[in-house]
Amino acid sequence: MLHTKRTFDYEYPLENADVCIIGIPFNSTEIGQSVKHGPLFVREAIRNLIGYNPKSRQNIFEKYRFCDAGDIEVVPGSWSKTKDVIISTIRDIFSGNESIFPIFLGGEHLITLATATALKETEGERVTLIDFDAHKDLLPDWLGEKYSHITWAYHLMKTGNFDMIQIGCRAYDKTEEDNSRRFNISDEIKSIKGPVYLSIDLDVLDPSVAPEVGTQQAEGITFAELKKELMKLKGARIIGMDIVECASREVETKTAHIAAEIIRTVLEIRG
Ligand SMILES: [Mn+2]
Repeated sequence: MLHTKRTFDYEYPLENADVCIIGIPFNSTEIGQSVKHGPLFVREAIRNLIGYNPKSRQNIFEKYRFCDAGDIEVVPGSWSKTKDVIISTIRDIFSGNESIFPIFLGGEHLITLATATALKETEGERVTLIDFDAHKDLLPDWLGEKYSHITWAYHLMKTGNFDMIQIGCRAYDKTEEDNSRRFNISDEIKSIKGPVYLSIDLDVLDPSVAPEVGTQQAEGITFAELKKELMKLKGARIIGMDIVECASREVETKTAHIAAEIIRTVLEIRG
């Protein structure tokens, strides 16, 4: 008998799973702290979650069968190659199980440009992307570079395939403010029809709550406030999510722990 432990004691093969964890340790355009090890530490924090939540009376590890697909092999320094690898991996995951709920662990926020694009392709329908973020990430380029963690939302909205809601934004410039209006981006979660993709940049939280992030930003929201916003999505058809910009360097950090609690909250409100 093997007295060993895997990442999840409850690890199922992809075809029998409900939820799939996929790490995307891409960290090429980051200007602050490195977020390369986010998947490692958020995974560890999920592993340390107690499944049962006395408040919701749910145990996410009984409610769902988890699968860990590992980390996508990103290409440091090349977004174009990394984007292709992400999209083709997600296609393969959905061809192995079309009803899987993917949870992507970043990595920098640029990964959302690929994950949301792949999910939209799988879904077919128009997708509402809800972005929790201190920043709007709506610049057309950064220092002449088109693809960056602060331009992804602009390029995603340019496709015309998404509606976007941004919550918690408090640091952006006039160009981004204008682009927000141009793309008709809302700052409020109201009843949503159709599929929803959730993107959570951990810097949406106050640095006192989640200090280990790529770029800290003062005057953020608390976990309770974030949870209140997420609760508004009860009944919505959430098709996938990502948690990005975790810059933890060791186990048991505040930010990775909060990331795991956010995942728990989303899994509890999902039908
Ligand atoms: Mn961001």
